[in-house]
Amino acid sequence: MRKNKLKEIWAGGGAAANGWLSVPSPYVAEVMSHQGWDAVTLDLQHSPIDIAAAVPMLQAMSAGGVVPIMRVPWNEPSVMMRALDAGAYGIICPMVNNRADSERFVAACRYPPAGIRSNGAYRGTIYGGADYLDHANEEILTFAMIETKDGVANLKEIAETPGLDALYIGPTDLAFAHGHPPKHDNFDGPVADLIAQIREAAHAAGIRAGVHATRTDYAAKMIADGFDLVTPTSDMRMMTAAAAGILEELRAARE
Ligand code: 3PY
Ligand code: MG
Repeated sequence: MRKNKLKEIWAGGGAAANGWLSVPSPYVAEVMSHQGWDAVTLDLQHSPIDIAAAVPMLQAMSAGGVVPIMRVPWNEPSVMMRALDAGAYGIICPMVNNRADSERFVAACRYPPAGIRSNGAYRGTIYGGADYLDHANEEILTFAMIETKDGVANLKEIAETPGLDALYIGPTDLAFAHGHPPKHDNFDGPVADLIAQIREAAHAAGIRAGVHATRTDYAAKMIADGFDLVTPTSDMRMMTAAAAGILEELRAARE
């Protein structure tokens, strides 16, 4: 089975850069996945990408070397199994609140006897290789999102879930849930403290920690602080930020 490069990066002591896609376009996925990211995530929670749109995006991405990850809309086994069958090498599951949630999530991503994943990885086998079934449980990564009050309260139990590979932080929901404005890139303050606490809980349990960001300087700081994976931007954010910047320059040049 094709190796999961994120596991290799982590085994070598490195941190991974993850790209993020919201535009349901194979062309955008192809372009993005040729830019040198270690992984690229398709967001099926907060974007118009559905499973039918995701498959041609995964096909476009497989020409490059990135690890294909999918954030699923919810902790729903049937959705996660379809994402894996389509060839995702990692699943990010939103709003994991307690040990039961994380066990349900991990079980959906693992073949028996470790879990309850159903057999039928048609594209997964094309992408991963003929021996996919023998190695999928080791190669496929599970990221539980910590972004609620309950998730923080149950951090240790979640992080210690057998078969869970990483915690992934959704900073805006995390802030929201704790009574703060839903903001990314929390350099300091109470949300920054929660983010550090989540990273430490992941590492104490022997698993990895990832965080969502929108600024390169913040993402770099998160790597320096010990995060194993950062998402520094997304297709939408690059497009909106670049367009706004160019229009501002144009306006300024015309004055
Ligand atoms: C959050 O900030 O809550 C996220 O889920 C990031 O996409
Ligand atoms: Mg979120």
